[in-house]
Amino acid sequence: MKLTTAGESHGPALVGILTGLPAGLVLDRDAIDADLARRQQGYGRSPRQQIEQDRVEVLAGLRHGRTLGTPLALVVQNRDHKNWTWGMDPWPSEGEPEGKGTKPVTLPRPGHADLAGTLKYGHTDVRNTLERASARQTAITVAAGAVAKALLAEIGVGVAGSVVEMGDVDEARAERDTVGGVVEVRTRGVPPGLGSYATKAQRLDARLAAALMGIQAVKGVEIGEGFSLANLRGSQAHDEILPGLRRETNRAGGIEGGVSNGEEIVARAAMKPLPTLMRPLRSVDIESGEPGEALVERSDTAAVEALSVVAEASVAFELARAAREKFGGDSIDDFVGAHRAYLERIPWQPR
Ligand code: EPS
Repeated sequence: MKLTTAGESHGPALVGILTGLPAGLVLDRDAIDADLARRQQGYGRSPRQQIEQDRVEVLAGLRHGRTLGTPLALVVQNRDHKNWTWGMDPWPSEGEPEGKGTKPVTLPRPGHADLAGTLKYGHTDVRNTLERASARQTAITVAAGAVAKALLAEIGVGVAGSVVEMGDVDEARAERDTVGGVVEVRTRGVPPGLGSYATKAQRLDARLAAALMGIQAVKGVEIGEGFSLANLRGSQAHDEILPGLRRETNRAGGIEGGVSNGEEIVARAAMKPLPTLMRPLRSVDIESGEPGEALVERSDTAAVEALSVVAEASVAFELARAAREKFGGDSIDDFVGAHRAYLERIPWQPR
């Protein structure tokens, strides 16, 4: 399973092409849209979310609500694009009108991809970097994650994200500042044997870490007890194996040696405070070299609740990918059948 995405924050739309799904999987548009709506909610979101009403469109790979086993093409329109028609037009007509995106951005925001991205690609307008680097992109991650969750549900696997820590949004908003936080994703029903210890790239914990670290603003990831395990003795740190292959503890967070072990998978991601600040930090104009203040347009005070939805989608996608590797199948029946046969072979019961 693979997801390829494209789309700018204020361009016409966000696009995702998802390959490797089995045929015959039922996709419920309302379930995908419900996740898109969850991503837009939460304390501290910017006025952008009042403009957007994210809805999924499917352009290919689905017929009468069931996947065809061919590439699934997903689209989420950017309603805000209508306010940026010239500024983000792939082929603008003659004559630059006044409007959003027409004046080059030259003051990069500290903490955003603005400076490094603009240097890397040789842009003279920071907008050419920030449009793609924006967390707006996470809408398509969530749409694809909802598809992954539908696939996982067929083998009794559930994935849920939640916020475990968050700064004081009201206070930060009053001070025109931003806050970060920590989110957690937990699973149920993941069988032992997803991922592999064979190579680094196959390790499920490495894959989940990459999936989470790949989300905008994430600066830290831990699986299970993560960093705090470093301060424990081995005798305290591991989860003893008891009759029935049960564990009384889950410090490993459901993954040992890069392979799911049948316990609940627990992954956490730490989000930095968003770098678009209404009281901007110092920056330097990339055109003139003069000191100045970073770009201000509008900002979310916090997007931690949104991150919990995006993290859930990202973990779901990676687990679905690992499940496809393990159980294969061209049709959903092949996939579910292989999972059933595997559970008959191993002494493990879903819980
Ligand atoms: C986002 C849309 C963006 C930001 C946010 C995420 O809207 P705009 O760029 O029009 O303000 O609100 O992106 C960031 C926080 C960021 O730093 O890029 C969304 O739909 O989630």
